[in-house]
Amino acid sequence: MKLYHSPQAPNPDRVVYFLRAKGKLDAVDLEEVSIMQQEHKTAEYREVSPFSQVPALVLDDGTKITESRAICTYFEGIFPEPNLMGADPKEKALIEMWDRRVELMFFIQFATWFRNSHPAMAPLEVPQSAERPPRARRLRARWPSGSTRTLQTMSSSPQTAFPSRTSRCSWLAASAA
Ligand SMILES: N[C@@H](CCC(=O)N[C@@H](CS)C(=O)NCC(=O)O)C(=O)O
Repeated sequence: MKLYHSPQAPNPDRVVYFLRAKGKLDAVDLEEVSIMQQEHKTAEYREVSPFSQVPALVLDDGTKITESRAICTYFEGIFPEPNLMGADPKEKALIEMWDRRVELMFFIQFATWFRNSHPAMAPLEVPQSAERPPRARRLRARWPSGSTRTLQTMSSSPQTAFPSRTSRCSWLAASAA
């Protein structure tokens, strides 16, 4: 399997540190993608990662996994030792809780500030993508075992419905009154 990464970029580093902690860095072919040289925006790399982001893992059967957390989950599954994601339901939930807090409450805020304030980031941080994002139906992956409902369904449904729901949302209307 091949792992596309960019040294010193937080999300690719997250995956490389994870694999190194497993002692399995040599299980992947590492391919470096220079973000500053905009190698992640080439047509060739977009075939691997449609959102032009690093990291990306391509399995031997061609499957592409392009979210760092998902790549870590895959590595945890195939290399269970040492356990890095929890051994029982409570431990798994607590590790996930803290991981999400680090990502959502710290990292995303920091990255947004950095990308919008450091001059070196200006060529990368454009106000709006020149291309339309893939149509929503293309984001519907083929779920494992033919299932049509997964955690992703529960996560995305409230978010996508929210904008159209705001006018009917009682607590929003009450606080605006
Ligand atoms: N959700 C993605 C985010 C990946 C991401 O934002 N990667 C950054 C590097 S840390 C990137 O590719 N930036 C290039 C760009 O935005 O132009 C993940 O966790 O894998």
